[in-house]
Parts: sequence; C-alpha cells; structure tokens
Amino acid sequence: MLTDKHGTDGLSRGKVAALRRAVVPSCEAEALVGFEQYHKGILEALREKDLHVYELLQAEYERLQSSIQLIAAENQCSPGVLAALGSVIQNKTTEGFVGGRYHAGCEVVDDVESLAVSRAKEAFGAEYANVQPHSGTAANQIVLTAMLGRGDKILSLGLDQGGHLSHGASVSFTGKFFEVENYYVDRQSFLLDYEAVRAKALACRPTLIICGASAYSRTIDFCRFREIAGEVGAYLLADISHIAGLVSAGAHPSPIDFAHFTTTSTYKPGGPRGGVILMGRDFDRKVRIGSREVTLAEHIQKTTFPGVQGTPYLNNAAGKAVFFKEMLSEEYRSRQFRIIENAQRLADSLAGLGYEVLTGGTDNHMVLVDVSRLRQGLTGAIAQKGLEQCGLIVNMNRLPYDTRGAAVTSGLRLGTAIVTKNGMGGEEMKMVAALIDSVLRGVEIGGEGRYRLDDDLRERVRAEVLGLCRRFPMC
Ligand code: DSN
Repeated sequence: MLTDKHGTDGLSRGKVAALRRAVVPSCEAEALVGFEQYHKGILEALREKDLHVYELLQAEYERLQSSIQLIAAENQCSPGVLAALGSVIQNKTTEGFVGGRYHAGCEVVDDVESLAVSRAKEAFGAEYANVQPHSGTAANQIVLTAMLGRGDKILSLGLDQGGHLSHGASVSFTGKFFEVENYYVDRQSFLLDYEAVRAKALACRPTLIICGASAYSRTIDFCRFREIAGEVGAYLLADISHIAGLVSAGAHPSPIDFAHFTTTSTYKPGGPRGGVILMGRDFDRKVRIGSREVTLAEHIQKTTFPGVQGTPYLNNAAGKAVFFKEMLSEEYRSRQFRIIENAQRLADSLAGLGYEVLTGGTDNHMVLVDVSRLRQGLTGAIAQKGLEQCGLIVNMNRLPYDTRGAAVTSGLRLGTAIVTKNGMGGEEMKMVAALIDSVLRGVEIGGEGRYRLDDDLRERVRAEVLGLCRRFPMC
C-alpha cells in the first residue's frame, strides 16, 4: 500500500486509545505510569551510566544558552520534538512502508508514520509525502537514483554559486555517478538569470534540473524553472531545505505543484534531523521502469526502500509528526514572516554600517555579506573565528565568483531563524549588526590568515551577547 493517498488524516485519540488497549490488553493504567517514569528518568540514567557524555550534553546546552546562533542552516526544535526523538520508539526495527512491512510489531509505528505523512502533506499542500529519508541529502539521493541512470545529465546551481553538495558537486556521489552541468548567477547582480538557465538547458539537454540553494537570499521562481524543464523534457527537483518553513507558511512561493519532486531536510525549518520527499500534481504520473508501468510516487517508495535506505528511523518519524503539527500552527506560520523581517533588518543594518550585502538585501531568512570588501585581508574564516570568540556563531561562505577557497572564503552567511524563535525583533537585529561590526572592524589582521582579537573588545562584545541571551533564552 502506498501512503500517499492512504495516510491516516488526523488519527483520532479514540483510535489511539483502542490501539493501546490492543497492544496492552490488561494493564493500561500501569503501562501509562511506567511510560512516564521510564522517559522522565532518561537524563538521570545517562548521568548515572555515562557522566562524560552527560556533561558534554550539558556543555552544549550551556553553549547554546550563552551565544547567539546565526547559522542559516540551523534551527531549534521544540522540547516536544526532542521528546519524540529520545523515546523508546527509536528501538523499533522494520523495513518497507505502512501496509508492506517486513517485521512484526509495527501496529504503533505504522500509525506514527502515517500521521507524519498526513501532516506533512497538509503542511506543504502536497499529494504525496515520504518521511523516511534520513536527511535532505538522502532525499536527493533517492530522487536522483530513481530518475537517472549512471551517466545521465543533471543541470544545477554549482556549489560555489550557492548550490549544494548533493546537487552535483564533484566531491559528492552526485558528481561521481552523474554528468553534471551548472547554471550560474549573474556576475553583477548575483541574481539567478532564468534566460541563462534556459539557454544552458537547451544546450545541454539534462534529464533532470535541480533548483533550490543553500546560499541564495532571493525568491526562487519555481514556475519559471518548470517551464524550462518542460521545454527540454527534463524532470524538475526543487530542494527547498533552507526555505521549507517559509514555503509551508506562504512566506515564499511553493514549488509543490511546479516541481515533479520537492525535497527538504527537516531540521532546517525547525524539526528533527531527517528529510522528506514531497510531490504535488505529478505524484500519480506514470513512468515505465523496465517492463512495468508505475506512478512516480510508487517509484520513489521503491527507490527509498529497498533501493537506497534500509530501516527507517521511526523516532525521527515521530519527531517529524510532532514538527509538522507545529508547522500548521499560527505561531509557526506568523514566525516565518518575522524571520524574513529580521533578516531584512539585519541586512539593512549591515549595509548601513558599510557592508556589501549580496543582491542588496534578502527575501528569505538569509543574509550574504562580502566581508573582504570591508578591510584589507579580512576573510570569511577570520570573521567566523573572531565572531565565535565573542559568542556570535556564524558560518563563512564562498560567494559566487569568490577568488578564495572554501576554507577561507570572502563571505559570511547569516540566518535569523533561531534568534526569531527566541523572540528577538528588529531592534535586536540592529544591535547584533553593531556587535558584528565592532568585532570585524576591531580584529587585528596579520599575514596568512592570522588574526588577534583584543581582550577588552572580546569581553565587551561577549558581555553584550550574554545580555541578549539572558533576555532571549532558548525556548
Ligand atoms: N547544507 C549545509 C548548509 O547549508 O550549511 C548544511 O546544512
């Protein structure tokens, strides 16, 4: 059975009660007490059994509570998602999909996976959702394995232009098994040039086009990409990992009915680690695989298991179910618009302080800054390390046409998802921009990547960062 059309839309609590009676026939009340005690004790059990790991987890918690997280690829999941991830459901082994499992004892996890599927479909307005991919990269691997033969051609945005490793980089499996052609952003505006994408597609005739990026701060025209794919007879894959939350909330146009396949990681929009494959109107389109005709959805299921993955991570499926419900809430949806407002305020504040913000601003959660234009010798690497010492956590990023390598870079990529979740607004974005500016103007730059940060400057910025962290703790 496929889960696409057959997910349990809103598994009622009455049905859950019946399911519990079926799996625990005679001791329902005791089972409930046992469940709560077992899980309440998990941190204590870890402290008792492995103090070393316990203290490392504690240190990570403290790091997060005392620094400002501005990495555009990061987000912060809720305690509810954490609880699902750390529950006994992680112990269940099975293979296959709901209705076609290869192990006994799946009556509970089947409902968990079905719930995650139906909520994912609702959150993204999709006809099909597959919550089994272990990551966004795995989701892409499944789609590429399903739709391409060895040596078939992909057209994608290059990694050094803002694309992603799994979109065809030579160092990834995609570059190894497929022929890859890239399209580029415009050299002056750093914007996608759709006419150039079309010309490249007409020239190279790819089997599959990938759109979506990990370092692009402007709206992506998925409709235009589908027109181009249609013109050359290619499949279209939209990887929306970075903007999935915005798409779900309507804060960025959705690719669901334009792309044949939409993929996303689930942690970037604020859920558990993992990936999802979604499909809109093309989900039941027929394709010939060998001698059989199957739908695209059926083909993706079979390629997920047994094609690419083994047993699904059912604790992640539970975490995804919790997260997709959160995505449907008014709080989550309105937050996505505030994330963009905060990114725009951060971009404007940095531009006002003399920074070169790529494309002149942002339409999403991300701000790309060319720090090399600020001062002679300043690189993304120095900026990242100097800011880290002051509690401002960012990541260096190669910019399109960057002359520096990936370990040095000319750019920084900043994101506003976490600071927004923790309650910061426009005024705080202005303060954060000023703190970044203090560090980047104050850092002493030596030769060959060396730098020195004055102790007083570090302590002053650190104190202001801690003040903000206390006002806006992790929630
Ligand atoms: N895809 C990488 C990034 O955008 O930084 C990791 O999430």
